Amino acid sequence: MRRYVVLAAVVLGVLAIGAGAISAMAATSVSVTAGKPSELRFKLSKSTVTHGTVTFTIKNSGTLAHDFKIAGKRTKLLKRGKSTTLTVTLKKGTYTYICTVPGHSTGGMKGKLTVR
Ligand SMILES: [Cu+2]
Repeated sequence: MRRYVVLAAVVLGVLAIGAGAISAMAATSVSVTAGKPSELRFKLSKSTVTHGTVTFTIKNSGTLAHDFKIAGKRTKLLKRGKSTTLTVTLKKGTYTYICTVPGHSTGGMKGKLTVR
């Protein structure tokens, strides 16, 4: 009986290591809210991510149209209430993200994402 308990513990340990490896390989997801809490602001679910593939899900919760640009890639213009995704491959460093609608980034619609 004791032997089975030890065996079960070993099996569970192997499964846990496997699950950890899979989650480490999975792409990073970041939720981006545009236009809220104020119109010319972004709110990101994470300010630091691991280098590699990062998928941003952008939702425009503001009134005006907004987009999201990071690392030279940009979403289409999102009308209020619309969402889209943007997948980029990021190396270690600091990236500035902006809304490219004229006047928005200078009005505060920008921020920095740390990639490590
Ligand atoms: Cu904007």
